[in-house]
Amino acid sequence: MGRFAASDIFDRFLPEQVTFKGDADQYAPSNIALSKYWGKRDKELNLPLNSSLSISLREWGTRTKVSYSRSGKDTLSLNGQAVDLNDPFAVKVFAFADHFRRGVPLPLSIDTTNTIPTAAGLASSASGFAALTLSLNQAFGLELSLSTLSMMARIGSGSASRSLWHGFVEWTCGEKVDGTDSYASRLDRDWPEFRIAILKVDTGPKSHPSTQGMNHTVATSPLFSSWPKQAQEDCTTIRDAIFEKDFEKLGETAEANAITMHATMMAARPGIFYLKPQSWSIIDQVQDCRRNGRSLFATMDAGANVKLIFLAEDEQFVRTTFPQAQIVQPFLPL
Ligand code: 2P0
Repeated sequence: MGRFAASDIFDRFLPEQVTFKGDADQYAPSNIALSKYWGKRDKELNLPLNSSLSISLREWGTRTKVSYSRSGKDTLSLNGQAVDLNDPFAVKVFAFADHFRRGVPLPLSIDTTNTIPTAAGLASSASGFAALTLSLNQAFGLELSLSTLSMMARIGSGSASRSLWHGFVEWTCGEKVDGTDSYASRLDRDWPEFRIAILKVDTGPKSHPSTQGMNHTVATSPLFSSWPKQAQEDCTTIRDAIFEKDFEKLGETAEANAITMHATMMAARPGIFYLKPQSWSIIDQVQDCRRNGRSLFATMDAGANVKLIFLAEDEQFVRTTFPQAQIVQPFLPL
């Protein structure tokens, strides 16, 4: 626990009193890290030990509406279904909204819809907290900068700090204990040929929620000591590769970064295994494709699914080789 509380960020950037200015409706895309965030230097503020760099998933994300609740009571819906206020999801959402309400009794109706296909099996906390942050900013007429909003979204969930933009986004870890230099920004570089394929691996519920999985890794994995430095280097290499349009360098580094993250958590005591035999078999297949001259790379997060990155010239090959692939074109205009 750091010396600063999550509420300090909001005290610093928000007025003492807020008023409801009007109904808000905002969208934020989900994102996949090419160089990962796995380990916090401050658990309450979600301050990472290293910077991370992601690609947003364009039309896959979350749309969140915030309106004044006519019933006088908070209400929440998820994908059109009412959520009980005692549900842990509702508790998290309203605890976050409370930071913006500043103690003013403003009953809110929050309606959130995920546009991520269920078949993709992706988590939605990144796009969810990003869309909620954008909508609260609009509803209360705050006009905060995207950097400040990224810092606030980070309090909801670390990876949400990267979900305020489309395209490539870098979350700079920062050094300050109050977290005011830890926020994301968009890299000013488009890559229209860039493609992402999501390969869903069927599993039951996740073995460990990611917050718990990362804290357990930091606390017990003897391999963790080498992670922050390596991840920071990978982040720089990937940023350079984007600006140089060097896809091999980007792909090799992203795949190695994901495998290193998983090796670190597998060495935790007891070990954490998000990847399943089917995930490993896909990774093997991807490496085989590379031996046959295809520029195709894999990345994996806190779950069994595998994401492929490649360029447009290999899209047909990917569709044929992995018929279950769901493909996103992150730079196609919306
Ligand atoms: C990432 N992940 O960089 C990494 C890679 C999963 C694997 O960020 O505790 O939900 O809310 O800050 O952001 C997932 O962790 O965790 C994540 P909290 P979060 O995308």
